[in-house]
Amino acid sequence: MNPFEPLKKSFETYFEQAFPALAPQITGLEESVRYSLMAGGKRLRPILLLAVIKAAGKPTGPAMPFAAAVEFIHTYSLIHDDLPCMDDDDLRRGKPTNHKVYGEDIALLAGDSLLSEAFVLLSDPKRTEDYTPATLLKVVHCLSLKAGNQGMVAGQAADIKADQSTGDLELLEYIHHHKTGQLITAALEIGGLLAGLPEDKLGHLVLFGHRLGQCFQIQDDILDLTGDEAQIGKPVGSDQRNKKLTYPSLSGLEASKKLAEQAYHQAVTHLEASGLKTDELKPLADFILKRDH
Ligand code: GRG
Repeated sequence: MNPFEPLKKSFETYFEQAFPALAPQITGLEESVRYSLMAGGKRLRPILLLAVIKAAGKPTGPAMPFAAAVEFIHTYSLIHDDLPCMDDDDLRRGKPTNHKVYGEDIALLAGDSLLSEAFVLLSDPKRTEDYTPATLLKVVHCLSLKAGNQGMVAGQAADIKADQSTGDLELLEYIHHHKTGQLITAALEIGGLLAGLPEDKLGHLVLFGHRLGQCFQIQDDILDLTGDEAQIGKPVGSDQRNKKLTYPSLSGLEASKKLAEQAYHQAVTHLEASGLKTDELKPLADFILKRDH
């Protein structure tokens, strides 16, 4: 069993009740949101957040709403990414994508609903009473920047306009640092803020996040070429078909594997420099490098 499995289990228990019951007029929206929330994600970002808290010797219970908020934002991004106006995918995690089941209109709103609800969780006085207003403000600032125009939204916008024939490594790194790396980094940084870590440790955590995000994304590109469809839950080769700018399309498969390992080693160096306990965080980095889904 992975050392981080107990954290995942306790998160799942909290997460089942994190999204509120909606008004009877919009039960269709609630069903659509719950469909994607419970579709079998790996929960990497919430586990990373909770693992930082644990590594700092703090209780993980009060941090659950924050871990859930990050997973809400991740889930919204996947629902929107699958829409016909973006990647136009029919399958996600081995199941029909949200818009295939509930229609494009409701899928769009399910994403919007999750983005808003994430900030409801972060600002709910009943769920956040263990933390000071100053800490909560830093957390909200971090998540809104890294989910938005200095993070995921920026990366997605650059990705949509990127062209395999003219794109270069600099553009690819911009896309992935923003689209994938920033939400992973936000999860770690929020964990650090809630645990009250000093600036120098937070700095190393952020750099750990950047490298981990890079490793995660290179591995994602590799899996799209060499993965097993049943494991990854969607057809392989879609990046190639859509002429996406990826690490293998720019550097080849073998060089991409080396780059993933390099990013992993840099990540671990920053983790060790942070001085945090590595019992769960190091196996999480190992999992990201070696994952098959
Ligand atoms: C729509 C603003 C907006 C952004 C979308 C996340 C994203 C940005 C696009 C998804 C496309 C993609 C496959 C990106 C690669 C990295 C990534 C986020 C993979 C999925 O994350 P996992 O593997 O997913 O953690 P699970 O299913 O385990 O939750």
